[in-house]
Amino acid sequence: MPVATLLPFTATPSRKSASPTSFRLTEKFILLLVFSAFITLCFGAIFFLPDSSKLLSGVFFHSSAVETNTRTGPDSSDSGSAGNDERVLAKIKKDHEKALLEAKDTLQKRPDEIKQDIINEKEKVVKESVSQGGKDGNNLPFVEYHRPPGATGHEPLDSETRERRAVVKKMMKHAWDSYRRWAWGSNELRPVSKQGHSSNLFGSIKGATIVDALDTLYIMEMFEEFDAATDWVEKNLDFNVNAEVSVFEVNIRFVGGLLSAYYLSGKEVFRRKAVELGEKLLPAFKTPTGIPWALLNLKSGIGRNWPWASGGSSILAEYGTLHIEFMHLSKLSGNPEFAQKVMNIRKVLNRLDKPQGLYPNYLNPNSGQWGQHHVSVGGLGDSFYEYLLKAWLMSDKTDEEGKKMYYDALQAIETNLMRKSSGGLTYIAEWKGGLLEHKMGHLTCFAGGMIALGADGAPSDKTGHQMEMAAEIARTCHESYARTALKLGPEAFRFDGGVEAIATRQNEKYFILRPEVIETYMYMWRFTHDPKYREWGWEAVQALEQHCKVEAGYSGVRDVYASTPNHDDVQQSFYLAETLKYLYLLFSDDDHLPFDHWVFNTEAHPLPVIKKDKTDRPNEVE
Ligand code: DMJ
Repeated sequence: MPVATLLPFTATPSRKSASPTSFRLTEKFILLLVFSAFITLCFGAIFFLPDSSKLLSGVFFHSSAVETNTRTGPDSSDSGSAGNDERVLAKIKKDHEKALLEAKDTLQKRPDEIKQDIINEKEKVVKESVSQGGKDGNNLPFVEYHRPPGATGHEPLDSETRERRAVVKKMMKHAWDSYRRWAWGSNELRPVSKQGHSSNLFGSIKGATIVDALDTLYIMEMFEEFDAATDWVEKNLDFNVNAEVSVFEVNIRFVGGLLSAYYLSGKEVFRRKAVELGEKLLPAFKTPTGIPWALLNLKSGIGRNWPWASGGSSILAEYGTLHIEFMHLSKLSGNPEFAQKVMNIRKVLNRLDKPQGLYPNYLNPNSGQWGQHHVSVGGLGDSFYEYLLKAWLMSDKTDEEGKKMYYDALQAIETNLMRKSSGGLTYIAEWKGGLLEHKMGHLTCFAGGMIALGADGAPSDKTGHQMEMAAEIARTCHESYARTALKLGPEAFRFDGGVEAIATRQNEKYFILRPEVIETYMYMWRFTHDPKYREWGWEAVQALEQHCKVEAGYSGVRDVYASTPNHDDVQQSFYLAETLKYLYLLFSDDDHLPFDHWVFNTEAHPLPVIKKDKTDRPNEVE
């Protein structure tokens, strides 16, 4: 601003009307001199008077020194700055001494006392958060995360097992890298034509392989890959689709995969996504009985059943394979609705008469009556039985209803469906209106592992017997592999027309990288440590490497009896979720995902046991 514009205020009244330019030059000079002397005086006063720096900071800056002074008490203003300084120093000294005393006190404590203090402190924080209505950005309640033991393992001691385990990890790397290169974001990979593949089971939800593989990547300690998958989930996994999905498939692969990734890694994004998807599945239960529809449009919430399923029925293995994921959804979301929905399924089933104690595969969700009386421990029935047992185990053996339903059902299966061939192979047949079809599916082979897992909880006189049954089924399923040209198992094999454990129909000869036989080897190994199970698993590894591995991943084959493989060009997401995970665990020590802390969902996604005494908080201090 030019000095001239300031001068009129110093002019005399008689000069009121005169313009500033009417000052003479000497007047201007004198005025300027006086003005600059005044300014110099003011600055001098500010900088040279005692304690002027405090005055400055008090005026221009909101300094901490000022704050400290104003907090020293009501009389601080009239006691002078020297007094304030003394008080501040005294306070600092006092705080310091207090901290020293506390540290000394802590050092004298035993480790368990320190641990308890930390737990108390954490609980206080949790309580405060809850009492403040602690919600995160997505309206989820605050949940304290505790990683259950055995999320990752360690190298097996014996060198052969170590090498075999390393081979399985390499297989996972090849499957994953190929998917990442050729089909990133698609549901599955076509490893021969090197492109993405999508089945309509997931509607237009994308990334099935990514979500299905997350936990396998984690347990194999492939963390760079796990992080890339997590990043994709964060940025791209979207359930806001106007498309019809299979409630069962989406639950076991996506909800199960997300839950498992959450429990292994503690990353909130997985909890958030799992609950979001769970909520989208809830409209499927809007039927007169509460038995959910098989198919659901995620946008409109309109459900229906497969058109081929007996008179509009829902399917046992589908509505019966939601329980363990939904119990965890309630736990993680604080919303009891998930648990209520699946407990209601139990209620409906318990009201119904069961032919010979068996559960037919079809149930009408409108009438609450059975459809056709077909019973199977393979496709359409399988994982219903698995989830009865696992619901009990996952509840830390408190779910007595699940337990009873499982052991009663197993008894009915043994009596009505289990048979021994003339060649001495035990198999589980299918039941159609009272008549047996002597066929066993690859899917049914999971039952060896299930029966072994449940044997311990059976009445004591039955434990040994059930372990024998499990071992027999494992042997039969191994035979179904051993009797083929490629040493891989067919989709279904028969015990009639003079054959045993062999597929006789062309449309039953394919192998689509399914896990069930290897799953059973893994359980049998854990419970018996009989080396033959690891050997059988290794045979499968070699066959997979020889016949299913292609340049860009792994492919199923169309005929396991043909001397050379004819690839079907699909790398199923369950190959990464289940087949490779079970193989890896088969060659790992038992403390990697130990059974007393983890239960595998039907897609091999490990979910923690909900401990009744809250000892599912083992890593508080670590
Ligand atoms: C998987 O998606 C699950 O194991 C399911 O329970 C049945 N089959 C496939 C793999 O074969």
